[in-house]
Amino acid sequence: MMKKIKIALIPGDGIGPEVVEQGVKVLHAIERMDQGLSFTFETFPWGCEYYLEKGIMMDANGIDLLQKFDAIYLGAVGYPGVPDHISLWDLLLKIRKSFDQYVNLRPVTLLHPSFTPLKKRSEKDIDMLVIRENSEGEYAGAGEWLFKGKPEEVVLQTGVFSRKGTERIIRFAYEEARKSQRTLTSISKANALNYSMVFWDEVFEEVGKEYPDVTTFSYLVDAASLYFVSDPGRFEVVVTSNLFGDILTDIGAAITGGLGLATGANINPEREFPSMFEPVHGSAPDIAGQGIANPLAAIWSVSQMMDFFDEKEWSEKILATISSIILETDNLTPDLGGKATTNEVGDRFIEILSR
Ligand code: GGG
Repeated sequence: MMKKIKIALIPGDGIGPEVVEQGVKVLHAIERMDQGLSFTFETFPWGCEYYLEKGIMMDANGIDLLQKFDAIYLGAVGYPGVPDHISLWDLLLKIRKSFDQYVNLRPVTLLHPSFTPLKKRSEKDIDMLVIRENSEGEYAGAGEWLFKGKPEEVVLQTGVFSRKGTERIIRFAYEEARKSQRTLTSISKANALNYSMVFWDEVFEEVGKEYPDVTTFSYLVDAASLYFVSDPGRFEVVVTSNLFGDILTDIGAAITGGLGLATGANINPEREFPSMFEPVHGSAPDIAGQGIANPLAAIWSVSQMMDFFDEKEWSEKILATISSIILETDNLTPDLGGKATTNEVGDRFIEILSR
């Protein structure tokens, strides 16, 4: 039977449309090669340009429109001229929250030893899955701005850690560690954040009682940041809060080839709502429009999408093709030391995938 997957495309800002175009090319190629899979696409022009024209990042009924899709494929958001907190909150975070995409899966995987600035690292040394809490925590949007502009001005930004939200992400991480037979590391900061992170650590321990087969470690986020750089091999599955996950996975990108190779999936595991797939990188206004953005992170997001829809073979094939492209070295964009254009990488990718 034909599996039909309806995909909403939000190319967004800057290099977003350039890299999403390559990801869509890959999806079309898969459709041509697989008689059992079909994709339909609808593009939404939302983002900063839309905001500058209409005063909104997405249509008022945008969430209702997206609800009808199986998946959302997003490029990048943010552009000079629109405050970052507006572009992020009114589009990307709005979608994550509205669709309860509470799991952010960010693999930190070294595909080729030459891509790490760390000394003496092989691919096996850096291969972890960071599971970032994606719906609350420091990104709950709770706070207050008091006495604005006055000498007594005070600004509060409250981290929100509900039992439900904390338990479910930690449970998801334990399940992932059990399934993949890997260790699980929780990263928090209980010595300084004496409410939220003490709670986080307690929940990690409590839920862990149901998983005696999973070997666990706990780190403070400052120590973990150091070990991400000095000894990343000690991490396998990692679970952490929204803000820490955001920051740690940028370190993860730095040790594995940069943001051009960093992908993220925003998952609603219960599948009540669409999940969203996106490269981790932003809109990169400095190179937008030059046709030199690295599309491999966006293509890796397609691999995550295939994995989510239980198309493991395609998911693995896409990853293997990314590795092949990297090994060839003559089809890489400038961020990886090459001279190829975004389009050339996409075309070469499809040639290899189709072999
Ligand atoms: N590719 C998505 C994008 O543009 N992300 C920019 C960003 O600032 N993301 C923050 C986050 O993932 O929480």
